Amino acid sequence: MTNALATTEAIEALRAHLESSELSLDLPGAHEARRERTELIDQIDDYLLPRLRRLDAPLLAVLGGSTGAGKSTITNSLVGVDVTQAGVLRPTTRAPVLVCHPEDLSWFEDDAGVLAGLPRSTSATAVGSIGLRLVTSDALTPGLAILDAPDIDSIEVANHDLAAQLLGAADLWIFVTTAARYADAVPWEYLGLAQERAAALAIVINRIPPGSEQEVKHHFSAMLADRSLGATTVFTVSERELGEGRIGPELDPVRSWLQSLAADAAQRQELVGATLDGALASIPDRVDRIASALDDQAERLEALRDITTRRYAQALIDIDSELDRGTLLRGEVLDQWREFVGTGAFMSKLEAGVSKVRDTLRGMFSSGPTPDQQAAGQLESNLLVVTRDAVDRAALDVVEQWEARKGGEQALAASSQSITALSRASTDISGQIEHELAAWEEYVLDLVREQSGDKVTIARTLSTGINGVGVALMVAVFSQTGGITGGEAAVAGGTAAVSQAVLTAVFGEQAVRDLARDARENLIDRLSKLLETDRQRFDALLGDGTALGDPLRDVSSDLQKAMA
Ligand SMILES: Nc1nc2c(ncn2[C@@H]2O[C@H](COP(=O)(O)OP(=O)(O)OP(=O)(O)O)[C@@H](O)[C@H]2O)c(=O)[nH]1
Ligand SMILES: [Mg+2]
Repeated sequence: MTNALATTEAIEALRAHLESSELSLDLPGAHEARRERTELIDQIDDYLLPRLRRLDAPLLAVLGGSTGAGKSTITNSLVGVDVTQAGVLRPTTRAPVLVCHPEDLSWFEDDAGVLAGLPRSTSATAVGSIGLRLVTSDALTPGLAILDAPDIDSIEVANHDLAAQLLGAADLWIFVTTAARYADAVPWEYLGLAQERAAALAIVINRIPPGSEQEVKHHFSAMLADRSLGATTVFTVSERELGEGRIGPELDPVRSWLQSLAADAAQRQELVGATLDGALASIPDRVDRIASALDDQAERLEALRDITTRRYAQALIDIDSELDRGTLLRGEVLDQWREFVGTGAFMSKLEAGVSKVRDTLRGMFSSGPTPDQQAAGQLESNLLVVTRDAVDRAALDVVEQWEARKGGEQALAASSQSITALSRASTDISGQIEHELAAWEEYVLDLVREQSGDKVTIARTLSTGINGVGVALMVAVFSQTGGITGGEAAVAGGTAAVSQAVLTAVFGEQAVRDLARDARENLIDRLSKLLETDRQRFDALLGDGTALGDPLRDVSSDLQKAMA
């Protein structure tokens, strides 16, 4: 440990990164990665940072293992007093009990000390279910504390999580198992963790039927050797009648080993350093597993985002081609417009020359309602329906496609909106469309005003003024006749031709083309923004997507550099 300060800073940076690296989607492996992340954050808080700050602090030995293996019984037996409850009901220990010499108490009470995140109590009985109870005893040698942890394998999941957290804070793991249980899978998982972290480890095989000690030890040691744990210190404890709930001389080897460890500062220091180095060295692999899970999440989120982007882009294309088909000029709009300018009759007059057109239009608009505005209104409401339908269909498709993909359903469930609400355009979409269309109409009229310039007189003479020309321009924008058939085509064609004629008479051919294109682009632009707003409802469910694996790997390699 050459540079404790740089290492501490690098660990703090890693911790901050881990904290913000959420694994929200339930993808394969996400559960394990979440657990790995929690364990690493806990170990940083509970153990690494406090240990790096105080390398000379007392050594903490944590008794971990299966329920009923005798962890609490061993703890009480080592102390010679009942400091923790042992019992026949499984699991017995829910709240951990830490026993230390009175001289060492201040270190374990310290807010910046080991396991500082757990609430403390020094009362005789546990307060609540999760706090750490501190007990002092003169039976222990100063410099070494023992902690009786909950089990790793009962039905109580909270116990396992706490046990894993406590083992993460240990300078020394004392793994307690029994002759009957040592071949179980769960204990070996934990031994695998101890191995990955190169934590100092000792094993107690408790409750061995007298006479079988050698056989059990032999078999168990072979299993350890198979897993490259052959060098582990193993104690065997024969099962005898308990005296006042405590194990007798059978526990002496464990007791004296711990006492000599506590008494030998150099050996203690070496053990503390080895576990610390092991924990630090285990970080890159652990981070890498979390980073891979983050990559999976990012990839999945990207795929979901892609579905949304593509589907809403399609919605805009759908609206655009609806404009191309001239569908918007169907029905009422045509009637209004026909009423406004007439068709056949108007056309023949148009052919007779501009002056005749003027006369006709002047005649038409000298009195009565303003059908140009009705036509514009109708156009807008048609456009509203087309747009809303396109957004409705896009939203429904996105929901259906997300539901069919891993993580998608979960992302949907995270929304404050119901699936029904998500499956259609946002409730205020009509208002938004109306607002945009009104703004667009303004824009078109401004275009006409701007273009008219010195031709403004002609415009005025031609019709009731700018408005009429504006509607003519709007009609021109929607008047591709591609998809319209039969009689409607003729009408629409005629209608469009009339629009075209009015505009051409005012502005000339090239300007009309430019104006129509400009107006159309502006409309599509507005609709595109509107779709984007609606799409945001889905994008927001995917988070900002910035928590990727590589930045996490980077801080982990910074840590390696700091340690080097
Ligand atoms: N006879 C005998 N009984 C033991 C011995 N060790 C444990 N027991 C009994 O086994 C039962 C379980 O022991 P505990 O010490 O509560 O086991 P634990 O590992 O703390 O269990 P959890 O707290 O549930 O994880 C108790 O009834 C003990 O009395 C032993 O060496 N000899
Ligand atoms: Mg117990």
